[in-house]
Amino acid sequence: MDLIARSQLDDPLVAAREATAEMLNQREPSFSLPQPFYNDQRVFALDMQEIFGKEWLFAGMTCEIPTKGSFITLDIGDNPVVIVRGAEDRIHAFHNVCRHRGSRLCIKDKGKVAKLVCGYHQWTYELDGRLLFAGSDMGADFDLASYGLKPVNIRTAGGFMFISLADEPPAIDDFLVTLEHYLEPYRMDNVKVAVESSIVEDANWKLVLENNRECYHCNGAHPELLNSLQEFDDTDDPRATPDYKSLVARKQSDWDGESVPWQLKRFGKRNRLTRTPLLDGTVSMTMDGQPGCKKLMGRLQSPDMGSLRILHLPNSWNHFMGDHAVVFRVLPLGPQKTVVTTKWLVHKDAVEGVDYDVEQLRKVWDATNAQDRRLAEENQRGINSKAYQPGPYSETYEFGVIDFVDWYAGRMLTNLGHEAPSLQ
Ligand code: 3BY
Ligand code: FES
Ligand code: FE
Repeated sequence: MDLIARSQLDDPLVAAREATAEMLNQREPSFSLPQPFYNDQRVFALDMQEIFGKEWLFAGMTCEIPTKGSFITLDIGDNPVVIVRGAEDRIHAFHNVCRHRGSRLCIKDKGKVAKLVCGYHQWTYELDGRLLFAGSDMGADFDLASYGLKPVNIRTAGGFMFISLADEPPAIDDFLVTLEHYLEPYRMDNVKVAVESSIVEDANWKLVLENNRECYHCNGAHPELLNSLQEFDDTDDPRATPDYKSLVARKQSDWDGESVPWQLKRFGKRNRLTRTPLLDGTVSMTMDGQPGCKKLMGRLQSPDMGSLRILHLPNSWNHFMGDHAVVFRVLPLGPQKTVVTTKWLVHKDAVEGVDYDVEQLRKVWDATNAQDRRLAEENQRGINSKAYQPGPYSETYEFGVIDFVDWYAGRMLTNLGHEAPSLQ
């Protein structure tokens, strides 16, 4: 909303901003958040303005828009966005909003076009966002140059595309340089999406993230995933056993032999990269722990790469194995509604039915996603009760959740214009 319109209407969230900052300043550290953070419409509106409207968000993979004119669309709350590959392989992101009367421009989830044409009155934009054609009746002094699409910040690295709706997005270069380096062995120009799924969960987006940030629930919930996944989240997990540590050391020397990075790297609490071994004897997150795709990714010579785990707050976690990768994107739809999109990536020359079977490839994470969805939904239902009060996170099992909530609280306070404790 522009400034004049906003001041005429008054910001309906003024009181909510103050109350939210107050709740964050008063919250008990290492405890779950007060109830409104999980179910209140106003706090949700602030999440969309201050977190999803300002931070860098994982949007998709560059392989999803492989050639000139290919595009994907996504919605960040009320803000439709289109990402398109233009001339000279340049990737552009725009608000997916026509400059004539504001219609959504690209309607499909993905596709390929020569120009971006609005379906309402056919205003036509170049792939770089310039308005090329606006019918014949706009008047002689109509200035096409004043009506280009509004750009959205976009950065790419290691095949990942990140967008930010902020006027001045936070710094992200140091993470992107490392991401590029860690993904080099995977040759991300040579991958494709084998299959994808989107599931809508009746839970606040923070419950989806909190659930992902710990494996405290894994033993009780994820039999398929535990065929291959170790319960330790990091190589420096406080619970790591001597056996696990010696497996880690053995695998790290194998990975060194392949010149594949594995070191744990953190960029504040927003990003973490680390390569961790899978259960000894398994190489992939499949039902039997064996490769789901016969053709390995990139330049890799061995399927035994463990999992390169890449965390990007607020909305993505990822597993890159030797034979395939699984990338996850979380987008809030409402205070208690969230869409989780999962994409399984393989070498682009891998042939379906020959090198991989889609049903086998997706089985473990389909099962895991369905289990996590139930956990998040039940968590939401309990939190909605008048009996809910914030509960303590375990420092040893739930340090990842503590980090996520600290990051969220810190960014929210900063973006609301408050002094934030140095937790981000
Ligand atoms: O593997 C993951 O992505 C997360 C971390 C632990 C539990 N969860 C399934
Ligand atoms: Fe797009 Fe009219 S709203 S051409
Ligand atoms: Fe889980």
